[in-house]
Amino acid sequence: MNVIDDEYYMGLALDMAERALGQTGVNPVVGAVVVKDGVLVGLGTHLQRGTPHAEVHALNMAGSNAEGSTVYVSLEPCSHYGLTPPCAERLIQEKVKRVVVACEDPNPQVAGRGIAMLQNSGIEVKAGVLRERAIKLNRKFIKFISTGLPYVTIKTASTLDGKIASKTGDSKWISNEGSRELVHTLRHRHQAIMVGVSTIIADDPQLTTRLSVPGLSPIRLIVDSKLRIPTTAKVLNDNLAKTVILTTEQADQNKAAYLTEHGIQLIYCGDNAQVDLQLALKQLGQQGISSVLVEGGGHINGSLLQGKLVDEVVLFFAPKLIGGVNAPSSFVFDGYDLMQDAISLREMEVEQIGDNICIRGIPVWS
Ligand code: AOF
Ligand code: ZN
Repeated sequence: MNVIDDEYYMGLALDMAERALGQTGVNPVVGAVVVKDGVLVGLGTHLQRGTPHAEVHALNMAGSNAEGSTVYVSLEPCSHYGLTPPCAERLIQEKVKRVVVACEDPNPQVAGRGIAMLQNSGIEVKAGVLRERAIKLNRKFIKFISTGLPYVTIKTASTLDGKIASKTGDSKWISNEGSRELVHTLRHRHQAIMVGVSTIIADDPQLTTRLSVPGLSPIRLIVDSKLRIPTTAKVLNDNLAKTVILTTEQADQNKAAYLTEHGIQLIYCGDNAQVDLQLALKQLGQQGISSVLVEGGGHINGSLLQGKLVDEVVLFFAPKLIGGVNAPSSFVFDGYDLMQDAISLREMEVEQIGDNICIRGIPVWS
């Protein structure tokens, strides 16, 4: 049984926000709860960019009960005119008594001003209730709004000896169905999915979100420095989601023209033999992509790691050992001489899914 206190109501605001993960684009997920004299009178969630913020939905539901109420919001109420008016102003107009906030809004246009506006109007503000959970929930938004770069999650599915295919290239299936459902949930929650052209050549995947209920498919990003992608590839022809190719100035111009004519966007990322992944992420950020799920292969995963461009790894392991000196591995890069230089992960989470194991962690970039 839960004790009824500030955390109890904030937990509800966070639960609602969590369910909207994946559908707010570059915006954060936010939940709001209005409580008057011990009664829940308003609930709201920010659903999509350009639609009302969480507080507005919750206050609309509360109606005249908003006056004298306590409002729980999982993110500091905004103080600026964006696509919608400032929530702090609305809370003041409604004469709420107290506002409880989980975490401050790192958006430079807000950054403490929302809380200050409320306090200056005599509203009691308590900040930091379930702060850690709120920060974790909006880690993609926080990275994007403070750096302009998308949040990068690498997902791998490998044998226990770290192989993503056998020496002959066979990879169907390594992980179990439960793991694959989680992967599709990850796809729903990212704005874009990234693979190398070798994956397209080897597997011709759809890279869409397929769950037991409808999900959101991410934009498909193909890293293809020489434009080797077959014109028959599903991602170029199925119209199931947008496809963007990340390439270089060295790519064949005739192929580039063909792809452009067929509605495929090309983004040029340097004139080296390989796509400059740092430049790629910068340009994706500029185009409003705030999160990228990387599904390999090993060379892209390795290059991203070496470039310190990774924010999170989600590693699925199946209880198999396949061996093969040249069988593809999840992370291919030069590596480090000493164990003390190895990339370590913090905030490790381990989950068992049937006979598979999912390990999540945040790489430490010192
Ligand atoms: C809130 N409550 O529910 C959300 C907030 O373009 P707009 O008008 O949607 O504003 C987006 C910014 O507002 C976003 O970057 C973040 O700082 C804040 N989001 N704030 O008070 C909400 N979604
Ligand atoms: Zn707002």
